[in-house]
Amino acid sequence: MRKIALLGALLLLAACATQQPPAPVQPAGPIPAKDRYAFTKIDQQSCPTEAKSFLEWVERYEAFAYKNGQPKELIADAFEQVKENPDITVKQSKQPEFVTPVWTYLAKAVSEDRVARGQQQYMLNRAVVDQAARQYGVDSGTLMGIWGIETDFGRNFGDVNVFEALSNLGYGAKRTDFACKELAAALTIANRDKIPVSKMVGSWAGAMGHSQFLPSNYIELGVDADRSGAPDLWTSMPDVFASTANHLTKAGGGWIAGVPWGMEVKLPAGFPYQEAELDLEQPIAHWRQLGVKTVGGMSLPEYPGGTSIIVLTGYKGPAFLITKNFKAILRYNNSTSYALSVAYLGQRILGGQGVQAAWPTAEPPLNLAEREELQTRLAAQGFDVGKVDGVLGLKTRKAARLFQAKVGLPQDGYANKALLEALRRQPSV
Ligand SMILES: [Ca+2]
Repeated sequence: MRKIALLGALLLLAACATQQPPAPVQPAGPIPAKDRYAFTKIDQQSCPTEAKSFLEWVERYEAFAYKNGQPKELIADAFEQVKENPDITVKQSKQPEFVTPVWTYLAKAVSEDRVARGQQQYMLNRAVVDQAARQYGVDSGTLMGIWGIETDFGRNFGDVNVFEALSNLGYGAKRTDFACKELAAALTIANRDKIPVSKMVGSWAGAMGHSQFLPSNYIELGVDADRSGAPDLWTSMPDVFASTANHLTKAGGGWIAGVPWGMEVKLPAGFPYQEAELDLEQPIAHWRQLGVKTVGGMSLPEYPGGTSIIVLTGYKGPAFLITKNFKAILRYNNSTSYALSVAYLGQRILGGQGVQAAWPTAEPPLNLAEREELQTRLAAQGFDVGKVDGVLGLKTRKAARLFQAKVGLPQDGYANKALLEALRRQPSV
């Protein structure tokens, strides 16, 4: 079956390559699945995993792409200018010494200046934004929030050619599978959508255009809303907002129409902080029963589906009630600081308020050595933190909670200096 599908796809690509303009105009809407993955889902055993030099990696990739039916001229065009860029490798592989505190991230991402410009941009693009929001059942605020955080409303797409970014991620950062898949998708876009290779610029991570889509997202979720024949996420605002809305509704668990991302809430004294976790979902009734209120002290609104409470800086910081729609934002970029910034930027642009409770700014986050020490000490106490890597993920938070329970601290799983001090005081097991 797969061979037949592949053959059909190769014929299609060959047809595209030899056909003289005018190119066939594709109907608007999603590309049929059999064509979308013609090149991106094939067996990638021949994709280079090792090479002695950057140039060798690129040459091997070119041969691989050619073998898999991409036109020779297109391949030459795409890779002609790519250069080794050690910056990309460093950015990709380095575990940061200091983690930006969520309050610093948020202050920068949702600055007064950006809110004001967002409101201006919303006025200018309102018809297009609202149209995409209506059509997909998402909210205009989130579309504006993503646009603002991703590229500062189109002011900053990044200036790295996508073929250069991905070749470097494949060779230098050794993210072979990712790079092979995304390069294939990038070539498919250039070939299928007739996007000039030189136009395909974006971030060092390979994300492109106003909405910073990876090439595979572009193929899977890009929408040709203006019916020009192909999605264009660099210059067509209808395509940009429809594609963003499509991403929110289609990727992962989807989007619940008419429901906000969530809201800031007030937790009662004695709240069981072990229940404040992204992956723990409860109906609203459960939180009401525990005494959770809106930040203004009112009863919680009726949100459908599972909801979660999150505290990003422990029991001393603000608390948020989140819906599935917050998780849809997380699928765009899996960072709670990012998702919260998108949510608040959108909310502020539409005239809503910012975060009300104070962040515990007097307690800076742990540095890399401290994060690793914390993980090592938790592991020594018999709690499973997974790999000691300085990343304070779900496993580390769960281990921290078990330790907090043992020593009688609120079980918020927040790894700060106080927790590290408490661990240092423990006799070794
Ligand atoms: Ca278009």
